[in-house]
Amino acid sequence: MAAIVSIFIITMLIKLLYFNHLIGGTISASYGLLMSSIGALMILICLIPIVNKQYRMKMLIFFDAIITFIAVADLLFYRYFNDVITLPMVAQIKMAGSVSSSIFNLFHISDLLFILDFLLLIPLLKKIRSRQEITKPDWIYRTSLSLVLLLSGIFLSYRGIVILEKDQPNILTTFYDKAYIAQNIGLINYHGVDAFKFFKEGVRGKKTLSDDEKAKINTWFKEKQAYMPDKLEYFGAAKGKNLIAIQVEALQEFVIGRKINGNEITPNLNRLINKSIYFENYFCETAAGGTSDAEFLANNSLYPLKTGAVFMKYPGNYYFSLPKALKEQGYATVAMHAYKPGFWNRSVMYPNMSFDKFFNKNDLIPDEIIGMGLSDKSFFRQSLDYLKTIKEPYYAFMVTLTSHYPYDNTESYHKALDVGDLKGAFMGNYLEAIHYADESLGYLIDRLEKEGMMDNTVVAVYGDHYAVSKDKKNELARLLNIDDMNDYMWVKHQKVPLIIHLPGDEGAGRRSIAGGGLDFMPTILNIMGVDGRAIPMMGRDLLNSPHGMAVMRNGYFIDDDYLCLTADGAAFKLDSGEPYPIENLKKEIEDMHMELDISEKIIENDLIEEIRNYLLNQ
Ligand code: GP9
Ligand code: MN
Repeated sequence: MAAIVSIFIITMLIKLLYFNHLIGGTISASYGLLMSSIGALMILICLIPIVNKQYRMKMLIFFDAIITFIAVADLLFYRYFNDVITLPMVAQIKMAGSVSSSIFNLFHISDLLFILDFLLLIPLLKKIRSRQEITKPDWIYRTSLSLVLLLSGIFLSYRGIVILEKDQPNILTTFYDKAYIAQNIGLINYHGVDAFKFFKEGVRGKKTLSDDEKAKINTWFKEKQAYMPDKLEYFGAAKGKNLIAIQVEALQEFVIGRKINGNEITPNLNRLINKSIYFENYFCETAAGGTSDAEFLANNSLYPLKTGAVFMKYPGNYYFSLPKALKEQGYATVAMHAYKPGFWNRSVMYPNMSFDKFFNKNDLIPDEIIGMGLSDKSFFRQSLDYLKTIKEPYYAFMVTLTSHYPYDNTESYHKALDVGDLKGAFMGNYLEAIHYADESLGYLIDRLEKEGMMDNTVVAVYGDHYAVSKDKKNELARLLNIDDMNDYMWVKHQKVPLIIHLPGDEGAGRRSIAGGGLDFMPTILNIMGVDGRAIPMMGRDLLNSPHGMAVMRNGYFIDDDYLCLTADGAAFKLDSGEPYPIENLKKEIEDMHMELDISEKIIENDLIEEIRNYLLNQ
């Protein structure tokens, strides 16, 4: 029996490692992968020694068939999306459709290797079995073998997982790079972790929401429209123009207009702000989905989820996104980002959000690598070259990469920013990184201007999320000369800039209305002259709304006058920081909770299409 078990483990291991190779992993790169894969196989077959002899072979063949089926399905999916499957994707089966329609193109003749073992292994195992008929191991031996398999299996799998978590903290909680997880803990453990998360986090396709609750949500959207004035400022100011939206990695507001050691940190953005509409009280509203949450907020005007990332958990929902709205106006839509396409599930989510094309790492020449990948400057150069070849008008959504945490590639930037004493410190490194991002943006804007594209294009720039984590709050306090970085001060500084440049510098000036990522889409749609009244957006058009409010996923919020740390029972006047009785904000707190709840229900129950139909019929 030990021989049968060993042969099975070795054969399956070869199969799993071959799969790993095909999805871009390397065996040598990960000692965790080997341990984890062997461990998973041991767990899988731990019952073999104790089941009745006549079932053993059948069980092994069954396991082999399952592993083969999953490996081939994942492989085809990988070839289509550059990523591996998750259960939320299976539950929202729509995506499988796109893969199955091109299944013949995705299948390579060499994939038949996956079934080779059925031809070789089965006769071999049968032979060994018949030879073993004579010896009948007793139940103590069988139970011990079973236990050894189970316990060593758990130990090895766990070791592999621990190695991965050490190497990439949080990767298993957010699942931001699924292919990387599979490459490092093996296919079986990857699906095991995915299944565990799926059931634990309760993503089980559509939930049933009562008609009453649905009606409440519909009414909320209908009433929201009533707040908007009849005559909309800037409506259609850039109708028919191209739109380039640039989401800048870790660009926080406190660097704007600031000098360090006498040098401007963001000279190019400062110059752009002087001729643009600038929202100076625009807050970061992202949650566990990081960059992907910022992309989701801006392009869908819905809140991020309470737990996990929408991009990972609900990639198959129907979304009436910004690219979809513009596509209906005849726009070409392209999302551009220089990292691996499968990261944050973008290769699945972007097409579902109506981006015609995802211009990614595989389309770009890696001629200058800084940190995580292609430098922003090269990314902008190649992206712009590409944009000049596509049909106008277009919506290009660009997501930058170079200024990503931990900001320590200071040797690679072109023109170093002299940060004085901060050289080498976390904050100094961040300022250098953001100065580089600014320089790259300067290059893009110069080219747009020189090549006459600025008159025909709306350029919107915003930061994706915070750059400084709370454990570094003292470094931020020092930079900003804040004596006491208390919670009010901390939250007040969680701003990202939003700059919208219109052709002819129309509307240039600062706007102080409070807002956040959620407000991007309605504000832009108004400028592009798209009637958004029947689009289920939760944000506000910041150029027309009488008041603003930014809500963080934990329930903290900032409106035009107050900052409320809801869960801590504290509120402050926004300008002075003077404490303010939280009871006076009862209505705002209720509204805020309701908004978060509505957004969560919409996403969990895939309600956008239904609400849209309701709004269209009003
Ligand atoms: C990589 C990138 C990083 O593609 O967008 O995401 P983040 O770690 O900032 O969430
Ligand atoms: Mn980011």
